[in-house]
Amino acid sequence: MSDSPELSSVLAGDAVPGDLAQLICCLAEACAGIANAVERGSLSGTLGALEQSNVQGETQKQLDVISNDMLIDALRSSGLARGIASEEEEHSVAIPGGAPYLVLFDPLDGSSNIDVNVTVGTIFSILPAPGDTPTDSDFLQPGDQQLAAGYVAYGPSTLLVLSTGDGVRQFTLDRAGGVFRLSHLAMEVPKQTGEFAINAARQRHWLTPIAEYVADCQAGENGPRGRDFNMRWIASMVADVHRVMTRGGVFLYPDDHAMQAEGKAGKLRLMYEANPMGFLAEQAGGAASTGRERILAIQPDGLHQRVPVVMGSAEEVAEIESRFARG
Ligand code: P6P
Repeated sequence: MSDSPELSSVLAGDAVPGDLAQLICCLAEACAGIANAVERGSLSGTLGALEQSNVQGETQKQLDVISNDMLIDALRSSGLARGIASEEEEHSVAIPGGAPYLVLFDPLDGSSNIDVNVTVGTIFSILPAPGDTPTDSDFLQPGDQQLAAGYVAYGPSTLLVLSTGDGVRQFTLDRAGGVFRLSHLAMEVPKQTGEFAINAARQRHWLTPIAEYVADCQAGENGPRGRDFNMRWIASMVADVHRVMTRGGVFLYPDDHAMQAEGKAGKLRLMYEANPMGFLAEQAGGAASTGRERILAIQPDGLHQRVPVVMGSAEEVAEIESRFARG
């Protein structure tokens, strides 16, 4: 409703430390600006790709760079963070004198979907800043150290899904007032599901545990799972994970033989995709794993480190982990 409490008052009610609450509100305000930029799309001539790639070797969309700059500028001018790391920046950026927080983000995840008008999003993670002038190594903290994490989904509604360590709340952008208002007090991922999300185009590369898991789901009620399953793949992590957060399911981007041959541990990045999404999944009663280990327990060894991702309904994640354990 249009009189639902605003983000700032909910954070105050949750006794979130003042500067952390202000930092979250600063990020939310920047994302409201990104929502406008994404929504205006072709009207502002910002669709399409640039003639350049990011540190990941991925072609950058204009809105990737615009979103990245909006977040960095907002955080720099706020003084509410001491360091920033972004998918779009090779190294972290120190902000001497800022509040003792490190902010990591994927400014516009799924941006390859923008030109076809599919939901994309911003993913962010907040860690404690250990020193005065953080360097890349200060960011390499396990996901369990996160003080807060969230995403903003730029879809039919612009939604902020956030946890500060005491459950998951959803807020909806009230465009009239330019504020996020509480729209779901406590999101919970159902323990069981009948829906899995994976890029089936990679089936020929799948490792045996994944191949057998998917085949068993596809076998339906007459198969070993004893029930029918549905499959979804939007190819925008924020959109796919938001569906899982809302109605359950399991999201998979596992490693496979082709990735292993290239020396890649997975496609998705640990620090600003898997960790924040894994934090939210666990805070909502779900689970987040590589298939072999809990994502939030991983000791990172690189800012842009990639990991396999299996996250969502706890029983389904456990089912997949049991298959990896059997080998
Ligand atoms: P594929 C977007 O590029 C992204 O990083 C995630 O948002 C998404 O889940 C995944 O890659 C999609 O990958 O191989 O299906 O294009």
